[in-house]
Amino acid sequence: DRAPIKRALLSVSDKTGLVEAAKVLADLGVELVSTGGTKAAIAAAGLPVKDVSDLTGFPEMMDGRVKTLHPIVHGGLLGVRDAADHAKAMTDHGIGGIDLLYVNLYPFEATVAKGGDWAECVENIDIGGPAMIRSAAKNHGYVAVCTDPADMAEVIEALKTDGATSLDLRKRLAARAYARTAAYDAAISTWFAQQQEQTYPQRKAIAGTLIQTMRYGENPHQSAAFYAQGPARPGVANARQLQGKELSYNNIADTDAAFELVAEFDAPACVIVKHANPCGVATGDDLLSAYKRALECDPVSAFGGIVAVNRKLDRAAAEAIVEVFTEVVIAPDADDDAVAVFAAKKNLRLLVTGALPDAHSAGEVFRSVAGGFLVQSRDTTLIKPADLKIVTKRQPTQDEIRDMLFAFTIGKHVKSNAIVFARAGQTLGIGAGQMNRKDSARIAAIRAADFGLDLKGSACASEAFFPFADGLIQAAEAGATAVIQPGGSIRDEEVIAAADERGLAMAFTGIRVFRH
Ligand code: 93A
Repeated sequence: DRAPIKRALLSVSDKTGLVEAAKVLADLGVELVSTGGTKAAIAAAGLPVKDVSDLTGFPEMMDGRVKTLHPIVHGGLLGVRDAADHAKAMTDHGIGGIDLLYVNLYPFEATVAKGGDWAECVENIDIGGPAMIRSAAKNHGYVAVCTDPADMAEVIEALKTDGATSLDLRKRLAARAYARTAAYDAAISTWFAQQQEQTYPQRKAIAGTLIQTMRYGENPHQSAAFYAQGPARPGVANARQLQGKELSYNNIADTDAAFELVAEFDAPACVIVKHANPCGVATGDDLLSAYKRALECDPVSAFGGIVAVNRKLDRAAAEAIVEVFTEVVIAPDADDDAVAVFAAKKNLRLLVTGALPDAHSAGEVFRSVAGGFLVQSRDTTLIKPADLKIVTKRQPTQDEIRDMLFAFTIGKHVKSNAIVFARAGQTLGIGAGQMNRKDSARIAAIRAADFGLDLKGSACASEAFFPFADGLIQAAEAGATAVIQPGGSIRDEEVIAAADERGLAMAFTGIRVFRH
């Protein structure tokens, strides 16, 4: 299982630490072979190093596009040393074994990140590097493959202590190497799709970047980790935590739900989330009034909740928020006074994102199922007054239209079946996650009553159509005078008739906004 290293091929774009590593290898009697720039760097340090061209008998050509793509290189990486026919092929064709490969790739990801143009990005797609990495990793029985300086440090350590690498180490290196080429190809395919403004969930290679491992998952007996995926977007995955304990799995999920919803509003707004559902949402003249109005909707559920706002946090809002036990506060920014107020609550986690996400820009969302996951495009629905089809005899007032749109926007972020009562930019009752719509309506009304909120003259949103008139009748009896829903049930006529009988104004959006 031990594999000594007689010859190493080094070909690296990022030359950090290269000379130091090459020197140790040379001192250990390893013969060094390199591509143009890498060779120049090693030779400049006065170390003996051969050019790959000397081995292959071919010069680097086509702007370096073809430099290591040659049987002398790949035979040296792939040849099974113990197989007689492989050994014979190596001798017959003058192929010398390569026992260590150190490659880091053309900086494709960095070129994209710095806004490189099409030609520059394409030229930074490394072909020969990944090919060598894959060859070496496949032949891990004999070859050690390194894709970053930490890998090299491990190999050097093994050489110093044992004069060889172990099979165990080579297998670990191979696993890392394939993870690297997979991530590299994923970055390339994502970029190509984005350039053409195409996203094909059906075709996409999905890879994430580890942000954080967590002490536990949804429950203490589950392990968990947090990954960033896709283009950076203001939100929980790219937020800066200014204070507080590490975010937990549930914190992250709930914070995301809160921030994505609050980003829907133009006016100063506040969302309080509990168990992935909003329990209070309001706009206001400023964040303080938005927070107070959101809290009014359900001060009981808000305990231990997540608070999201869509403006820079100020002292007044911060002082009101810290009066209620709150797990996480997320905002685009926070001024010094607000930060000072939160500092007194050590356990409260404060996150700033720098900006608000665009609630209506394309993207993808995932969810896991046993043995796989589902990918779909984000729900970017934006309903404007002109999109509403008024189906009742009575036309809604301007205020009712405003309230209907506010309630429906929130309905999009509430687990189905969702019923939201709202008036004047404030939720008054939210019914979430019930298996029938009537129960959601009933729960929303009960909540409003519990907290002394009058539903008279409110708007009621249903995120999917009312299949029967009963849910609508319930909403009307609770006090709603305007109802917004997608429409499209085979019993629409019945539902419209029930609305007309009660003098309601009802609008159809034509769009369903389920969230399961
Ligand atoms: O253009 S390539 O895809 N064609 C190749 O044959 C090839 N071989 C190595 N790029 C290739 N490489 C890459 O060159 C390596 O992955 C490494 O990133 C870089 C090192 O080039 P230099 O030694 O000239 O700086």
